[in-house]
Amino acid sequence: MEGSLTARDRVGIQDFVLLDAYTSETAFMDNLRKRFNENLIYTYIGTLLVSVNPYKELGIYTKKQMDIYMGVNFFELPPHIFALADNVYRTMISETNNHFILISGESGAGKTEASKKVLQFYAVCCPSTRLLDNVRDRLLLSNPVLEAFGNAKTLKNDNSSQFGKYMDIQFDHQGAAVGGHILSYLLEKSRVVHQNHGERNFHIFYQLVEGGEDELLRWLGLERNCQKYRYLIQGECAKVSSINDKSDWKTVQKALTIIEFSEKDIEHLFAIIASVLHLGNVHFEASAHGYATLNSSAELLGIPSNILQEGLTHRKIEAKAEEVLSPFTAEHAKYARDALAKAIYGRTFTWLVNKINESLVNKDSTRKTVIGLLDIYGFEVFDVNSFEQFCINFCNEKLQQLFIQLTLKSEQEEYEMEGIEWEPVPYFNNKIICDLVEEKHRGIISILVHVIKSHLLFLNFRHKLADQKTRKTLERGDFRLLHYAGEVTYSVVGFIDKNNDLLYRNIKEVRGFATVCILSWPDITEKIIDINSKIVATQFKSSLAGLTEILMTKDPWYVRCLKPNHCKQPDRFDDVMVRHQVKYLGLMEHLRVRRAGFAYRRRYEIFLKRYKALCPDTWPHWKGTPAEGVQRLIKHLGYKPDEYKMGRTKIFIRHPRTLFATEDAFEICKHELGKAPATSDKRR
Ligand code: AOV
Ligand code: MG
Repeated sequence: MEGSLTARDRVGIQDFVLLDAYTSETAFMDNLRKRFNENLIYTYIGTLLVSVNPYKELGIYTKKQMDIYMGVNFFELPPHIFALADNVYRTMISETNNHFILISGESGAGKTEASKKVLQFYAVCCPSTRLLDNVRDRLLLSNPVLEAFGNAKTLKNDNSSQFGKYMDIQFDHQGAAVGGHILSYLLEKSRVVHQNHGERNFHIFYQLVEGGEDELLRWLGLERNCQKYRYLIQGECAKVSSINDKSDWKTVQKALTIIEFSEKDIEHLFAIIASVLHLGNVHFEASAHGYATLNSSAELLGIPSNILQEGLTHRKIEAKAEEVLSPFTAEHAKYARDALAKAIYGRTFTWLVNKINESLVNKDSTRKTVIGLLDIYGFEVFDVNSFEQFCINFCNEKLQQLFIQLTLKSEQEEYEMEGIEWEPVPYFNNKIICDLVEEKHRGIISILVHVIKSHLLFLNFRHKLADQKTRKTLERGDFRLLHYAGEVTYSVVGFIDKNNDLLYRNIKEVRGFATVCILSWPDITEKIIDINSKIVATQFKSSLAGLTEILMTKDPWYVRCLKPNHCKQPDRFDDVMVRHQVKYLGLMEHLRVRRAGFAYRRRYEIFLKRYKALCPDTWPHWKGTPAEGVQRLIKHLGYKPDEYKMGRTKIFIRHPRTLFATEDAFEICKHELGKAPATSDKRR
């Protein structure tokens, strides 16, 4: 890798662990800003990767760059997402165990882009055969499909993911990608029927209207004009300069074919998308006979139109042994229409994910190892924080808890294994907050469920939630949680409605009539009658528990994405904004945990191989054991006894400064010798 490190690449410090003033947020920010100004968007905290969205093409994701990073020691090259991807991959191969990469950060920080870079790296760099090319392509192409149906333009991001995503990539013993599996979390469906100003509905609607072939549109009864559809124009920005709906339509079509959706599937899929658009145009008038027909929608869904109309406009009431139909007000009918549209869309998204998963299944039963990619919404704090923020922040709280457990646990295990005395690390254990949210009977979610079941006012329970110390006074209808990343005040107004994701019962019946297979496809969750399973918060809690379980058994790696400014602009680093995120992402906390105990550890052979040129006794060959060689080497380098410990197989270095000095000496020596001894190992 000679020559790949230029002076520019070394601007600032490429690992925060090496920062002298490691507890100073200001020093942290200075380093981050200095590097960002040189287009160095990546910096490590040990093996965690911090990334700042450059909002411009940097030309650092080419095949050539992939080649540079492939199979090279993490420490020897400038920080990069490819270095992390490569390190995870090689660790998986050498230790035959499972890993996950958790990518977090606020909206527009670059999570989805990062996860795509990782996937691309594996697609290009892992060995493959003709047969497996299929899997590789499907893994890659699942992205444009899921983005079309699950992403939308928001004020914060023109391609904002409206769902959380966890993707397993399975590798065989030779390291080839042979299969995969995707889990999606909490699709934000309300966008189907309502968009804020400056925001759009999901991309797929605009792609269909703009890009769909004439014949298809005719069959679906659609006009090529987004302005005609109420569900597409509430944000008043159907056209976005950064998005080409027409060409995206082509990409999605091609992807659907390669993922092996049948013609019938694709037909049904777009019939449903079109039916949602038609449904949005149905309007209701107050007079009993003035309901508009909704034939187009009904036809596309395969529902008899009288059934659909009745379902949207009447409620069934059971009186004595009879069922009586009671008409809705126009307002209620609108609500029912929107509820149906959301339900249909949500169902379709689930079907889509399942379908992609079917195409990624690897039937061969040989042992596989896995790298999981988690692209999850970061901590959110707005002026008014509602149910969505509550769920998202709880998710982050759980992931922080997992970080604490996994990192501290693995540290402890390693010290024990190496026969080194364990020194406890002081840290804030956020378990108490997780419990407050999810505990049975007493947790916030339990209280929510109780409230929904008994139709009580959530507000009445507020005092029960306020057992945390709070400084500022709360408005009526607010409660405040002291998250690990900071205080957030939630407004419970609207909590219940959003939380109570129940469709009117007859709407569900209507759906039951649909002949379109996507909607009648069995759904395991719907078989559970228990009301708990129908409440979004409870569902979210249990899917999070499932996720935690999946992650617990794997080795963690972290990518933390930062957004440099609010205007989606290159070369702008807004200090206040970034500082906020550094806090919410818990970066200083992470750094502290990393720095407590021993900052670096390396296997004796590797350490010796890299630095042996620094000592005449060990250069060019050391005849004794690697441990003895290292002992001789560090004596020569003048390491003080409290600076390091010798484990069974590794040297542990307490302070990064020590290693930094050694690394600097090595750089000088390398120039003198003309060639660096090649090393290849991961750094812990
Ligand atoms: P997100 O996933 O973190 O937001 P994205 O990954 O979609 O954010 O990134 C937002 C936009 O920033 C992208 O569309 C790119 O234009 C730009 N961008 C991000 N990373 C890079 C990079 N490494 N190089 C160049 N441009 C980049 V959200 O899904 O909204 O939470 O819900
Ligand atoms: Mg995203």
